[in-house]
Amino acid sequence: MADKDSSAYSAWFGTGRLRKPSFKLSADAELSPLFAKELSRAIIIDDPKGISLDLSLQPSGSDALTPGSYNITSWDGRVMILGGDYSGLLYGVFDFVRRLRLGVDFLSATERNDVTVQPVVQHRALNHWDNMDGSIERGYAGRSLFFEGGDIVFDKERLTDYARLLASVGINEICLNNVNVSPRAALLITDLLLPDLAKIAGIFREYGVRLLIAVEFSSPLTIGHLPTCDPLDDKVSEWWRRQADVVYSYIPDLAGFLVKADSEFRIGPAALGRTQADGANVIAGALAQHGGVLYWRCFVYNCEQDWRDAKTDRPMSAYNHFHALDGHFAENVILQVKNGPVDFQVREPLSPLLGAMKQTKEALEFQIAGEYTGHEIDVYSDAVAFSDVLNSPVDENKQLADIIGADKDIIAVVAVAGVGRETSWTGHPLEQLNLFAFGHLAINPRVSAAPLTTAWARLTFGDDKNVIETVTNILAVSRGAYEQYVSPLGLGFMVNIGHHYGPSPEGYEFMKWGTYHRANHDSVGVDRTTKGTGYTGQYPAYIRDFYENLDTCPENLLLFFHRVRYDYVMHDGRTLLQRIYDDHFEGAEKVGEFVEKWHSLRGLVPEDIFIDVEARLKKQQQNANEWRDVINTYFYRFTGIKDARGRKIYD
Ligand code: GCW
Repeated sequence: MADKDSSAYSAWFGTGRLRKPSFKLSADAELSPLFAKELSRAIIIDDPKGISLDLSLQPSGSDALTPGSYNITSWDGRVMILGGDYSGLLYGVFDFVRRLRLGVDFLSATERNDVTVQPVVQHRALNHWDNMDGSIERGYAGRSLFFEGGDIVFDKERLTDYARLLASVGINEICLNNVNVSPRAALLITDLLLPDLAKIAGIFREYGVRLLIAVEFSSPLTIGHLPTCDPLDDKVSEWWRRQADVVYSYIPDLAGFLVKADSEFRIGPAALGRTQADGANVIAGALAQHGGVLYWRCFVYNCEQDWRDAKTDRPMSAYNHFHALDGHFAENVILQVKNGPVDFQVREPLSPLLGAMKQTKEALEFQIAGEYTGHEIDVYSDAVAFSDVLNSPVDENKQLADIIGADKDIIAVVAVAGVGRETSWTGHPLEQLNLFAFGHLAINPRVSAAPLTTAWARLTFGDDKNVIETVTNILAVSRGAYEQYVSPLGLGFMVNIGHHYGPSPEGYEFMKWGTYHRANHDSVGVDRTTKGTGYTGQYPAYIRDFYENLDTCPENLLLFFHRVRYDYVMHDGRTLLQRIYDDHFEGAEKVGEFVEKWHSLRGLVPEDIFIDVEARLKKQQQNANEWRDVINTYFYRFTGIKDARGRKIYD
């Protein structure tokens, strides 16, 4: 379905693949963002069929609005949109259009609306893992929008559509290239590729989106031809400074750089006997003179562990590498921390590093791309998953969402994009929700999943009650169902090696990646309490105790934190083993219900979307059945205990 041009994919950011950078307000009213820019801060609308602009109006209220914020007021049949800056105005117009479509009657003479929206964080970024050969690491939605055959692709219309889509949900930074920087992509910060990259930056600029570039830590050595990339070497810092000057001469508003170092065979400061702070600060120093920031990833762990070594515990790694360095990072370094301590699993506790560094800025990193969450075949709502993360406790009285904000511990929210060249952008048409929800949650981490899901469904499919109920129901249940057949009770990493789709209960069990569940004949799970690996000791005392205590530890994380016998009795009286069986049966059954429900929408949703989703759901059913049978048989073979309800488990 790559590159199919179909207006049937009508979406929340406009009507399908609009070719003009315009906001469609009604059939005969269009407003170009360039025009909006001229107005810069206020738009007045007083005719449902068109827009009349009152240039004499001096919006006094706009001075109080911060960048990216906006206000929509309507009175006496007129609407005024004010932006704190150009981006704010842009977001305001998108929000206005959204509200119109959701049925707000702005033009009634009696109903007064006054809405002010201020993004909670200033940095709302997407990280694409796109390679310059056009492939995408962990991408399931076609090839790269930006690269092909080693070069930058400049498809102006498609890129404009994309920039517009991102602005419509408030995303304001984007990194186009993979954090695993190839030798070719390392040249993105040189005169060779910067002219083309600057053209792309220009397109995104119109929509308030600034570029980031993923850079390779060893670049002073590999492209600078210096004898070293040691961050404490003067020639190395001088090289980064000069290179940053070159980059900013092409892209003066570049948001900054992004670095993955000392991780999964990529060189970093540790390889040279230097600290993560030494490594980050040398690059950050070069960016500081241009107002840029450095995102430095904390996904640092030993990927060559010995499975016999039960003391080394991979989830402890990020904290161990970074926590003691609090206070040593330059002002413009943002430490980018994955939401969980392992790797974007279906369910993990919060990374203990989040909020743990009081003198260091942090970014929260999510993954929209469905690496462990169904590869855009199995439907999976990140709206639900991300809200769960944001509502997780960080202390007795605080949840993660409470420590996100401009003057708080976490000043940026980032997601691995999961977008490619397919017409639906996201692969699975229903998973456009995930990008939509990410943007909205970055603006306000307190929004809950249900209204976001309903809003997205209505903006995409219209107002047919049956369609909306069915779509929102499938999406609302999707994450829980997937969790049940793939990874119940915090039992992660039973996936096939390498691509991470489908079951392989011991795929990673004897590997060097450090992701073990250690199932045997009587128990499963890892004791991560202070009596076990000591992982829980990385949390504040309240959280440590919460997870250590079997009465308070959420059962969906039981096997992440505890090693438990199969006859352990769960809160509802079932044994652990029976619960594992039940979850796998129920998860697969729910997928069967999705198939039926979706089938009832034939003729009510655009036919190409119908066919596309139906085909994916059928594959999902096979996958869910496979998970159910493989995992249930795996545990049955260990225990010899049958399902209490007599359902089929293979020998
Ligand atoms: O989960 C792992 C992925 C890698 C990815 C890495 C990371 C970009 O399997 O493909 O590399 O995470 O986050 O750096």
